[in-house]
Amino acid sequence: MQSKNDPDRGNQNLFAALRAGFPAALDAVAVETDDGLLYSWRDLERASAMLANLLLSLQLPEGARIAAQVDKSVEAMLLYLATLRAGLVYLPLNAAYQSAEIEYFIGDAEPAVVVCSAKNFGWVSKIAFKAGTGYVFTLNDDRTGSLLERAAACSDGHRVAQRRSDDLAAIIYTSGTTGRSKGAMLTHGNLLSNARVLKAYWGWRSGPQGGDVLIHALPIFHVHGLFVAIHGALLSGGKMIWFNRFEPRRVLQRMAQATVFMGVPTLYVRLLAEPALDRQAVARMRLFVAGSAPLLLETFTQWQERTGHTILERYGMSETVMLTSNPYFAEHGQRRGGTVGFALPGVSLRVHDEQGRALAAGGVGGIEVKGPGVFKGYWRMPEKTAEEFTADGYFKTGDVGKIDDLGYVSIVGRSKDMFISGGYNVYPVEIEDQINQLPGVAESAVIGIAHADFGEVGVAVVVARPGAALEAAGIIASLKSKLANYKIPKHCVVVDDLPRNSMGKVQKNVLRARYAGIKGDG
Ligand code: MLC
Ligand code: AMP
Repeated sequence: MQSKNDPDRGNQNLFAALRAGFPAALDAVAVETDDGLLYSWRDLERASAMLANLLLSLQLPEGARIAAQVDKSVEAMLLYLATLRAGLVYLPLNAAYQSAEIEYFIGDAEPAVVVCSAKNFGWVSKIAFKAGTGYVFTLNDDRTGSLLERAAACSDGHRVAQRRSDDLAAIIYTSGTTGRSKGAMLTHGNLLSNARVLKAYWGWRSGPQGGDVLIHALPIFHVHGLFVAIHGALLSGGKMIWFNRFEPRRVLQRMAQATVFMGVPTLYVRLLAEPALDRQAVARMRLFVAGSAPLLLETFTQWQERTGHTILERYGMSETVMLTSNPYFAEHGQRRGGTVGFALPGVSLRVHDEQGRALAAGGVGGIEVKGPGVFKGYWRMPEKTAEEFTADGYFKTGDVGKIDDLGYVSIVGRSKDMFISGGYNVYPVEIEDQINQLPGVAESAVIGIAHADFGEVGVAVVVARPGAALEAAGIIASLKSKLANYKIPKHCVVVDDLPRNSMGKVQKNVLRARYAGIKGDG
């Protein structure tokens, strides 16, 4: 709660609201890393102030973007918080992106500052300076790098920049089925409203005794780890047990000290493979949240049987933050496997057919949404933004689903050619474009097939030019330097031709059926 004398009173900067959630006891532990480092709430306050002062000392223009392509660390989270409090715009980039991908994002977003790992400084700084970036700093996951060296000389007092809820806080890039990746522009208001709704809906608990303790084991360059998890903990003054990498055995051991866990389905599958997972191991936990990809009913049921806990599945996207959730409180209803729950308070969610007609309960169609979390538009793409909204202001998610009589939403497919591997979206067109540029390739089709660990993985089906000899392993190897690791197909097959329908369109459903059980390289 902001008091009358609070300097942040009336300030709609997301950081001001997060900080208002910090407990009064600022010396209490806010973040404990799995390898034993402790950060107090005061440390978060002071370190984010120092980093904000460093950014301000650069005298950047209003709305300047701060891009970060770094390995996960608490300091990377502090850079995010510093960017918010300085009133600048945060642009997180997956640490697995390769140079062509980074070149595109930096060229498109034109960040004033780029922060990268020291090991990547050579190539990242070359791309950034060429694109007009003024400053490139380094930040490593062991608290070294020029960013922290420079911030160490800055004051630890900083007044949070005044922002309106409609001002930009972050840009999250999402790929698409055609052409270029798009930067989804999220405002302070988008992020704060969603964080507040989730705090209430999931019953986040505050206080030195009985306050929540979150195990944070997700990457922090996407919505799930960066916003849903971090905002939830900070807003309720809850401690985080921090993992730079997901390690199932260690995560499970830490559940003895935690109350909340969030993961993509792959994390649950890997935890289920741990023999030590039982009711006793999770006795202190109160909430398991899953999202970013479909949670198989099998995983949902096995988790219930092994732990006695019912996973709460929710649904969202970069453009909208969280949209639906299964209930936490019993009075709101039951958590139903195979569904993503109800539209969250404030979210209006409907299912329409291809002609734009509303469907009755149970009807399957495109999911469209409206609400305070829905983004401001795609960065510098007004036409693309307009295309994705209906005339009455609903955002077209590209997901296909249905709503039952009680209001439970189920996702049954996607209208976009996309699959989700280990919680990351993969757009086949991006991979096909790369394969098609390889010597000797006539054409290709990439499909997603079911996979026990990652949910779905890619299969590349490639046709050689007449007389050219192609090898599957060589194709995969060439892609590795061009695309982030999760986009690399796990299988590649060279075929004589692709199945097509009477219109000449490649029949990906035929390919999916053909390669459903593929093992090895062909
Ligand atoms: C790694 N690999 C993947 C992969 N991650 N392949 C496919 N899909 C993935 N997601 C590759 C590696 O490059 C390696 O290839 C091989 O698989 C084995 O790697 P690993 O050691 O098992 O991978 P690991 O480092 O453990 O990573 C797996 C993971 C990670 C599941 C922990 O992918 C992850 O953290 N996923 C979470 C994604 C996430 O946060 N999504 C939220 C998006 S927000 P090789 O060839 O080198 O051996 C969003 C909105 C919403 O969607 O609603 O939340
Ligand atoms: P992203 O663009 O990375 O934010 O991913 C958003 C997409 O992830 C959505 O459009 C959905 O297709 C998918 N998604 C998120 N949560 C779920 C879920 N619980 N079940 C199925 N798909 C999901």
